[in-house]
Amino acid sequence: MSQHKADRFWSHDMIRARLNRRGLVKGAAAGGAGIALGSRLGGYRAMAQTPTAAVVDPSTDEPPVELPLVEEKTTLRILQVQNPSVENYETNTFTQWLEEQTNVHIEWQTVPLDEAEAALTLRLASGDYPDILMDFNPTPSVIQLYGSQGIFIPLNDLIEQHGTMTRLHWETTPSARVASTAPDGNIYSLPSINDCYHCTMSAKLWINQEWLDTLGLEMPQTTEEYAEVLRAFKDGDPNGNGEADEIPLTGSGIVGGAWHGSPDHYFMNSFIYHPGNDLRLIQDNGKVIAIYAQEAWREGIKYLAGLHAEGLLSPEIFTNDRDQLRALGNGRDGVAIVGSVPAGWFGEFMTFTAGESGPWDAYTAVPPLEGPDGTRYSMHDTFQAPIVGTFIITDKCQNPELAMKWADFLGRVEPTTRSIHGVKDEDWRWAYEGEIGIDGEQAWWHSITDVANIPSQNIHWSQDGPSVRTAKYRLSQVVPDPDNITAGANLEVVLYNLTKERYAPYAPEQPMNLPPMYFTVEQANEVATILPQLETYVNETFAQAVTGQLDIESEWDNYLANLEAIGLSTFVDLHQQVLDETNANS
Ligand SMILES: [Ca+2]
Repeated sequence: MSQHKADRFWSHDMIRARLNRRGLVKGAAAGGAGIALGSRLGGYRAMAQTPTAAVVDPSTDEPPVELPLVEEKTTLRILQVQNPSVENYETNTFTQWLEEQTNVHIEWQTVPLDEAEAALTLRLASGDYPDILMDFNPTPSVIQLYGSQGIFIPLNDLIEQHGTMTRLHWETTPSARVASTAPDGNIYSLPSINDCYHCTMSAKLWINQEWLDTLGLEMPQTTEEYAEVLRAFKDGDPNGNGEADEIPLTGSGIVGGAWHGSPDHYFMNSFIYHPGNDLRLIQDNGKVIAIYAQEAWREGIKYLAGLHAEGLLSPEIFTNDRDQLRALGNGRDGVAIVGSVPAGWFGEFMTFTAGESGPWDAYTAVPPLEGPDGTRYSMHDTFQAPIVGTFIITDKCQNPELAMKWADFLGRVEPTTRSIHGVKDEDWRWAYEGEIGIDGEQAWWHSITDVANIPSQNIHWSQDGPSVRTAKYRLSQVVPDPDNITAGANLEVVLYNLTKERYAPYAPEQPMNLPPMYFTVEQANEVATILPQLETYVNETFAQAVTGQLDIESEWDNYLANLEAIGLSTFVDLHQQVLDETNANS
């Protein structure tokens, strides 16, 4: 592999994976910034609530574990990506608790986050690496490369023998198993799991409910009804200032813009399933499809172009960055000017402040719209939950059984909560019977301080390690004021309810997003050559067609020919090969 190719093979996906992981919850923080009480920084510790009811300890429902994991104190050596939020892994409060529980002593080596990718390449090439690699999250292709060389050992048998919790979690979050299995059937790494329910269906459309009420309009259910609503927004002065200053539909469709701010993510789901990412490949009964090369995509463009031609869709949708969108969403002189906007949550299109009321109180989510031929999907990306490649055992490890047991222990509910939220009964506690969680059911745990969210501390691992937050776990956080549900006070509850009621009914029954792709070096290089050209061409054509600079109807054959010339068939075939092997072996 030439240096040039090696660079492309690695790309910057590892860093991106880390950033995405932090940003996954997009403002809702580790467990819901909106509902953390008190602040460790501010010196305030919430008074422990008098336990008048029984404590609900969810760990009692887990299979038993024999502690310590090993009779004699045993050392495992970890190469760890240094998380800027963790002061010192060795002296960290959670590390010490973990050692007391397991009798496993960790010898830490760390590498800085921004040098992690290069450091790992160098260490693996020189043979100077320890038992375990943690939080490197290499791309699946990199994992497969070192797995096939025997440097990352297969974990299949270890999981079978010692992965009690891992096996359980992979039943409740099957995407974690699929995403961790290479096409050769081997599992070369354990993921961390962070299953944010509303994030998996986050290609949403928001609408100003006050404007609907003012104009006496119902929530639209079809693409046609939605167009009617936009016309009324444009002409009906719903913000009541006597000026035609309303923007019926805007967004942020540029690369790196707002989360799901590009209009294709939401609106194309009325024409063909859209996976909510810019790759725009889906699987349908095992077949890989590039949705932007289907006639349904053309029909979707024609719908959006029609909205633009009527002055309903702002052309700024393709030039707004996130800040520009938020300035629009904040309104002018205290008056709302945006009627509707595709986005993952309120904070993408306005300045959102937890704990307060604000302009977001006017907005609610529109369910997926039924398209002209009855198509009506919610994007549903189950592969967001597993963060692949968090925990890797190398061929240097003398005691892989213990390493596996140790990782499996971290997936239990108490170690996971301590590793992310801090000290039990100081920073968080188990719920009392009768306390309600985000999903409206009996809660499991309550956040006392916001130490999970502060930039530097030495109490927990700040989401490092193979921790497991299933959807149920995340939704079992105590809601402090369940009788007063507003986005400002209870953001996660609002997002949960809107997702469950309005989006979940339209999620496909089988996953239509592609799992992470374990390409060979050769395949990865081909993909890396074709992908940027495809993305650029598809994005440019989409923006030009929606804004009326080209007519997609007359350009369609030419567009398909250009996609083909860039390498579309090869690109789809490469994904099909890997998907076939993955489906056959996972
Ligand atoms: Ca007005």
